[in-house]
Amino acid sequence: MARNNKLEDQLNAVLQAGNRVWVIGDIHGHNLTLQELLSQIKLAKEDKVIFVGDLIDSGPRSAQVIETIRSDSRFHCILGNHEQMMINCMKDLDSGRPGMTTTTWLMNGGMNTMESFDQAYGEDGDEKLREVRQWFTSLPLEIILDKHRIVHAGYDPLVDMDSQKEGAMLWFREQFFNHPKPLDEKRQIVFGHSPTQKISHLGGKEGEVLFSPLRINDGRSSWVAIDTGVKKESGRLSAYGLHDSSVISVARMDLLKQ
Ligand SMILES: [Mn+2]
Repeated sequence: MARNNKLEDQLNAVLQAGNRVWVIGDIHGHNLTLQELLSQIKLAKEDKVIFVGDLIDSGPRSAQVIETIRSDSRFHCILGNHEQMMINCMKDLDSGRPGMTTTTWLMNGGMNTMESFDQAYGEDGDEKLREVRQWFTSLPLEIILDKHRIVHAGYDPLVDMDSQKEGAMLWFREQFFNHPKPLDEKRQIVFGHSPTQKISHLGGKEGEVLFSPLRINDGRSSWVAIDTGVKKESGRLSAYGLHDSSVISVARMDLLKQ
């Protein structure tokens, strides 16, 4: 799904009413870390959380991350490239034509996701994985609010903002954040996907949320990069508040299996 208008209306209303909306970066199967972050942001009943995708792969607890996120009606999620890799892989397996998509996903952390589902659900793991795949296919690619856009990877500066393609929104890196002009003068773009230590040429530091040096009309940073690299042992998981532009982040707690 490209967008979910009902959800966007709901989130705008939550912000207008003075409640909080947090955006949480790439979790990659680190559920203990997610629990710690959620306990620190102390959600009230009317608050909301948006996850930027890449819930799964790499870390040891992808199944639990998905359970956490689907178990609370205040939580909403957009699609990441790792969810897309899983969707593509399973589509090809089902059609009897396993190929590159299978290797691509499994080599990019999908193996740990499969293991996590097996451990969590035993012989129901496969069926559960299929049900989750179905949920992934229902997720929007972006959320456009009055003052923000939430997207997994970014946008293509050479394409009109209303005609953006899935490939850019799920996979782009430098082409998006190196662009020298704001892409939306009214909205701040909040994205994950590129760990901020890999944006060091624009001031990105390991484990820290990065605000673009470019400004939009109202003086806010043009974009905010919130993937603070929980995949790395020294990485962190971060939440960015759309209501007040504050950041809360926690050190990684999940240990990786060898
Ligand atoms: Mn990603």
